[in-house]
Amino acid sequence: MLDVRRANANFCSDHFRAFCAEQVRRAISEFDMLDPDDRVLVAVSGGKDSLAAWDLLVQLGYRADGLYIGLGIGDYSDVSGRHAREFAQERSLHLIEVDLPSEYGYDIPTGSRAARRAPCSACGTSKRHLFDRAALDGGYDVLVTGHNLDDEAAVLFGNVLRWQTEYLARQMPVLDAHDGFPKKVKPLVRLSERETAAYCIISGIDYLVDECPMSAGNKHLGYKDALNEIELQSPGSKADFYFGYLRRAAEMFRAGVAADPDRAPMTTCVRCGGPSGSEVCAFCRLVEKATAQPVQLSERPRRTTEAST
Ligand code: Q46
Ligand code: ZN
Repeated sequence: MLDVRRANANFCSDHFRAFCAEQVRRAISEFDMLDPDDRVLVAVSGGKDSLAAWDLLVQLGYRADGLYIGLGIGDYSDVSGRHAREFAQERSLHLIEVDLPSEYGYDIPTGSRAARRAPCSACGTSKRHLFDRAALDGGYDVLVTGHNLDDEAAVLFGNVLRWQTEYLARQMPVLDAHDGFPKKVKPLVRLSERETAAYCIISGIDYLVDECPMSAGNKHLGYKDALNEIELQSPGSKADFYFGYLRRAAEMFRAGVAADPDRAPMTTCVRCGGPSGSEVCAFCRLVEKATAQPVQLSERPRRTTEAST
């Protein structure tokens, strides 16, 4: 039913699902991602990767809730939210929802224009902050994201192209809790994009297939295409590139950045109280530009939705 060329293997449906579960189990074990008793929060977008991650973690016995951020990207957000909600409801799982327009006063298209930032840059800043905050507010031990092997290899490729040493030092499948940030893990790093899509189809997971309309011009899509060309000629290249980096080079970048005497110490954002490298954090600066108002986040209520059974 499906070939996995880098593993030199062909699978039937049942064994492919077992293969995916085994890859996630091995990633968790190899990188010490999760303890069996951890309370886990999975950031879900309604797309294949995050829903597959949630499904696989539940299947492996983890106590995993979901977190969906409404980004206000027109129909795309409406449909993605519907997929996330339906997934949770069908499986009686708990989904927390945060709506950027109604809770923070801006959406990604207008916010990025007002702040004169690329949509994906404004979106990334918003999502990272809201993921961290929801995980800490909810008392979760770990935040899970659905980054797969293609995502990580493409980001690594971009960081190497420009020798972004700070980013390289942080590009790990596990980031332990530090300086007020929650622990973050990526249990899908051993699965490719094609495999998470196949897993969802075989498992009856209805996910949002359309690309985000704001992704045009996102450099990582070009890096993925380039890596796919290489993978076609030489199966296993993506995995060798990414896991070779983790095994042989990541620690050197981490040690180099940690020893940098010019590195700015982390402090606390005067607006939201979150961790920040400057007086006002990147998220609060974005909100101020996007809404033309200073942000007062600590008073905002967290809206949670219990999936009906
Ligand atoms: S949602 Fe946001 Fe992505 Fe859309 S605006 Fe860019 S970052 S492409 S994962
Ligand atoms: Zn802040």
